[in-house]
Amino acid sequence: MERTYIMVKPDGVQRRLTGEIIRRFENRGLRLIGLKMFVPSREIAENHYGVHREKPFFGSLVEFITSGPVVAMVWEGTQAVRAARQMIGATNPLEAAPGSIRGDYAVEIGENLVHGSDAPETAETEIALWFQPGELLP
Ligand code: IDP
Ligand code: MG
Repeated sequence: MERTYIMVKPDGVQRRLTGEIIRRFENRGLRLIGLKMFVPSREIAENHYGVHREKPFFGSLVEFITSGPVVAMVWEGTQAVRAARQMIGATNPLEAAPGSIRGDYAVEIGENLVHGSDAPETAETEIALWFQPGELLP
């Protein structure tokens, strides 16, 4: 069993796509073991996207992710990281396959609706950043 950190970004919440996104993960057979909604602090956003600190889009990325509520989730299942990335689609929605979340609902790289961890190690780091252990189902 593997866990992954999934987050509906502010654009996804604002566009009322939270339910659709959750439905897709449930249908795929993953298990929801943690969920909360809040406006992220600048501190947690900068930490989460720390790997992109030197990129030209880092400032606008942090601004965007702190601009409204996000839905932070942990999903569990067989190769959950890989399964979720497949369902989310490529970073640039114009390159994301139709049938993926980004491929079905987005066109802007800066407003691509959902985050998913890119590796099991990253997932554990992100889960520890966004959740207390007691907030997750055993
Ligand atoms: P990912 O979300 O598919 O893992 P990353 O490369 O980790 O993609 O980038 C994190 C987020 O930063 C992306 O989801 C996207 O919102 C934003 N981003 C990535 N590349 C660009 C870019 O070239 N311009 C603007 N925003 C970008
Ligand atoms: Mg990433």
